[in-house]
Amino acid sequence: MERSLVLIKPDGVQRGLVGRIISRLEQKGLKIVAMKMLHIDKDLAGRHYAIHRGKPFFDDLVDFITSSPVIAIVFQGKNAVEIIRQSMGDTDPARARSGTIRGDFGVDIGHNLVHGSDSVENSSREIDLFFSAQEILSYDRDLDTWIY
Ligand code: DAT
Ligand code: MG
Repeated sequence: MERSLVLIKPDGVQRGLVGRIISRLEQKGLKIVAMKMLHIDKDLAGRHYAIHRGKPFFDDLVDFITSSPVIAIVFQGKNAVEIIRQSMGDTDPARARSGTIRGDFGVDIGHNLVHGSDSVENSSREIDLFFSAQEILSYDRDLDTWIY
C-alpha cells in the first residue's frame, strides 16, 4: 500500500479546519498510520522544501510553514499519493476546483492549507523527515474489507 505525507499547514490549524481536512481524507477511505503536532523549525522546513530552494517564493514559504504549529499525518492506501493530490486540488486555491480542500477552504497560493507528497519517491523521503519507523503503526481495520 502506498503512503503519503500530509501536513495541515499553519493556516489550517489556526482556522480550526484540522478536523474537517482529516475527515475528508478519512471518508475517502485512507487510513491514518502516524500523526503528530509539531512546530516546524527552519532546518526541517529547508529540508522538506529543498526542491524549491532558490525559487522566488522560497523564503516566504519557509516563513509561513514555520510561523505556527502544523499537523503531520501519514496516510496509507491504494494510490494514496494521487488520491490525496486530487483531494487537495490545484496548488493555487483560486484555481482549485470546488470539492477539493484548497478549492473549498482557500483563496491564496501562500495560504493553501495542506501539503501532500507529489510522488511515491518523495513521500518516503518526506515521511522519513517527520517520523521515525517506530512512529508508523501497523494495524488492521475491519472496514477495509468494505473499501477494497
Ligand atoms: P504543492 O504544495 O501543490 O505540491 P509546490 O510543491 O509546487 O505545490 O509548492 C510548494 C508550496 O510553495 C505551495 O504549496 C505553495 C508555495 N508556492 C508554490 N508556487 C508558488 C508561487 N508561484 N507563489 C507563491 N507560493 C508558491
Ligand atoms: Mg509539492
